[in-house]
Amino acid sequence: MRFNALTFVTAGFALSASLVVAQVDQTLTGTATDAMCGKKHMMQGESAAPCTRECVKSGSDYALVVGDKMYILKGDKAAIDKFAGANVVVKGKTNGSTVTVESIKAAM
Ligand SMILES: [Cu+2]
Repeated sequence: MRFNALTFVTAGFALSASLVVAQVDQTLTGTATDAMCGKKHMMQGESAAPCTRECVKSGSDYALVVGDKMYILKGDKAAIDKFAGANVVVKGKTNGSTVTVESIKAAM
């Protein structure tokens, strides 16, 4: 049992270390959308911007689509909202597929 406990503690340390390392500063360019729709907006007759806002209002998160990848955007929702449906450059801390937004601006 002593061996098992040690293995568990070691695994725990390795896990927390990798979580710290996974938190990286990144600049991402993509399309601001919501987690529910992703690339394709589902609401009939709605363009990307109002659809994103409606989805977020009904409980979805803001998201950023970069190629085939989708990141969940956390942070200042009011700032992200200004760019709903638009191409943006997001600076923030990435942890897996979640980005804590530090700044967001229109992509050139
Ligand atoms: Cu939507």
